[in-house]
Amino acid sequence: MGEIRVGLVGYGFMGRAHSNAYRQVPFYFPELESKPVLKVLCERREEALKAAAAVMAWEDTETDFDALIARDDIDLIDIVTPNNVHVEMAIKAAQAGKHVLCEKPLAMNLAEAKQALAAVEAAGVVHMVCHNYRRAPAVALAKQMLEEGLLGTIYHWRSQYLQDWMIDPEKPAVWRVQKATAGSGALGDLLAHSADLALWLVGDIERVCCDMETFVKERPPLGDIDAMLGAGAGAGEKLKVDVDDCVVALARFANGAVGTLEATRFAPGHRNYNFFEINGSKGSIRFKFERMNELEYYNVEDPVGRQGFRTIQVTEDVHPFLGLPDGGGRYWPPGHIIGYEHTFINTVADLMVGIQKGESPAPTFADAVKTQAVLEACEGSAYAGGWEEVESFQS
Ligand code: SOE
Repeated sequence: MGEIRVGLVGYGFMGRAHSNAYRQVPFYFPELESKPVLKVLCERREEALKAAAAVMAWEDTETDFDALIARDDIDLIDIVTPNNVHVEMAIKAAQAGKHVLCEKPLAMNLAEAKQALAAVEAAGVVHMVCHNYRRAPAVALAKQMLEEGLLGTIYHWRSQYLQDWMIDPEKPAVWRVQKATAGSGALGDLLAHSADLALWLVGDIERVCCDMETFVKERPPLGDIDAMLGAGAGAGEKLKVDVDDCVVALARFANGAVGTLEATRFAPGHRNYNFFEINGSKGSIRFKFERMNELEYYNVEDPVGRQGFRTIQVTEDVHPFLGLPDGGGRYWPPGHIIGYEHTFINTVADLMVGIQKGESPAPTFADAVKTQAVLEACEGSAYAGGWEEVESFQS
């Protein structure tokens, strides 16, 4: 069994999700030719870093990113930092000959995303962006059903990504609400997921018409993190929120489909409601992450009087990511559901295969550039008003 030695940069929420995935992949994907090794955890704050590395069983730690990528015992750099350093780190890692996994969104803007793509292609390294929802088995099943033509001609894409964690105006100005560290708010954090799925499941988006709003215009600073990221305010002052709290967009797809995309952090009652529905000439499918082991399907050819959305329980060995090559359940027997963490395990497993073969698994940096182009067009439309063309790229 080969080894792919990982250097992970950042250790918060996504650091835990990625560390767990590297730990679990050999257990649930025994057929892999290469397994991940949790080699080095990298962060600037040494004390917290050591504690996190010990808990998550990383072999070593680094506080300096340049030292990390100079190491000859690292094959893959995984970036789970705030967005403002994604591209700088990805370029340096690629130039050091390391494969790169980067959390979404790839970049702060389209120009940066193009720079990251150019660097990984020039370096000839494997590259991937962690849009984990593609590898929820129910979403991957939706892709299979679309490829089988079960929905016929596609007429509509409809997505909502609703959260409510910023509804309290006294919640401090975390990095995700600062343009300097996040690039955008709900747009790059949540609509990026929906746009990636729309591009993958329906196809290229030609133009958008978008509106965005910031409901809470200023928030208390966050203290040490805030100071560290250089966005601090004076004692007692509030910090201006310079990113969107919500975004709503119309979209026109190159294949003629008409879409709507909505993302907000101000929808009380929705903690992580990642939803999409696709309507076609032969039927519809819809997915919502809160019931991630199910896919709803409507078939227009069902007999009149017996039609309705059926709920497919996506827990069978025949479903994507759930069956072992030689038969049997990859995770559990049918009917035993899986969770958010399994979407990262599935993502890392495909990355291990990609690195083994020297092929970048989707979504690659090239896919992420197309997503970034949609986000950029949304911002342009919201600023100028009216429809905005989405820059197109050869797939
Ligand atoms: C936002 O809070 C967030 O953590 C996103 O950044 C993740 O991509 C999403 O999976 C869960 O919510």
